[in-house]
Amino acid sequence: MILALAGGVGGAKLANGFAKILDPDQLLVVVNTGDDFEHFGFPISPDLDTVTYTLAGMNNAEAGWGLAGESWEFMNALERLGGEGWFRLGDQDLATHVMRAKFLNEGQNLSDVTARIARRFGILHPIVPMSDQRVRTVVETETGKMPFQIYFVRERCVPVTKHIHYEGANEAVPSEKFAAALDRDDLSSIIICPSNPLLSVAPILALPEVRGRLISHNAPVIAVSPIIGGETVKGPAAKIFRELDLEVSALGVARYYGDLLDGIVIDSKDAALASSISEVGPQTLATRILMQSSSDQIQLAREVMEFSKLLSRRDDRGVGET
Ligand code: FO1
Repeated sequence: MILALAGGVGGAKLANGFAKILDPDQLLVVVNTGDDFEHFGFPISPDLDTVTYTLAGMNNAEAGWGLAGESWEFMNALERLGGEGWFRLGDQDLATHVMRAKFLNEGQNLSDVTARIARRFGILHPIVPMSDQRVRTVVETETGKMPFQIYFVRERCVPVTKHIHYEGANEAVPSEKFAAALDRDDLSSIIICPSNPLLSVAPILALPEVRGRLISHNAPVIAVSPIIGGETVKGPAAKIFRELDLEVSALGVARYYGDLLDGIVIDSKDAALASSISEVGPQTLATRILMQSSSDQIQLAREVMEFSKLLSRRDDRGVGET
């Protein structure tokens, strides 16, 4: 069984690649909820929705969020009434937020709500939030502290980042399915998908004991770099790495994750970094990691699984001992 930790767009794509080649009982996708927020009274869970819509094959691939073929009558009517329009809620997407609000108000937890919605989208592979408790990514910038969506969408990631907080993480616990997966000794690998390390993966690692349990787990922990050739594929990871004095490269990603990783998958164009990366610790697989099609997603998922088997064999033989 594979445990995949995913955030936004890149995470959803690789999770989709795994979903295409694994049975539902061989995969668990754990999703970041640090981006969640309340908007017009609706509980918005962007990364859960991006993963759900992507596995349902209904995602808007151009935007990287929301549903394909959306209409915007609700937003037009909202703005006519003077409502804020910076966070776009499509007419079909709105139904997801309405039903999530309804289910949560009935007292269901976010894991159960997510499962109900995913099932309605015909998804058989389990998608779970990292936690059922509230964790909020807050970006501290030179112009003040702001909630994630204000920074990411309204301010378009322009403010200079000074520090990122994951409010509530210390008081939260991993969701039941996430915790159960960490207790399994038949995990073949734990994959950190190519999501923003600081915005999409860090909230998951900030949950108590998660980092320690990943490190001590017998399954290899492998990250796929979200940075290729010094730039992010999508989103502000490169800018934030620069602002936080982290090297903007796959080596910087390896250093950021540190002793958590047994392996890292980098793009072929970054292959020269492999020796420097091995000094940080992880083994390196250099291959094509840009996913521009469904077949790219499947190909990368397969290669990551092969890489994981190689690392497990090395561990068994003790060759990988440093
Ligand atoms: N991102 C934007 O850049 N602009 C938007 O108007 C926007 C609306 C939106 C609505 C629902 C949803 O689930 C996601 C939405 N996102 C939007 C993306 C969202 O901010 C990001 O997906 C994550 O928070 C980061 O991965």
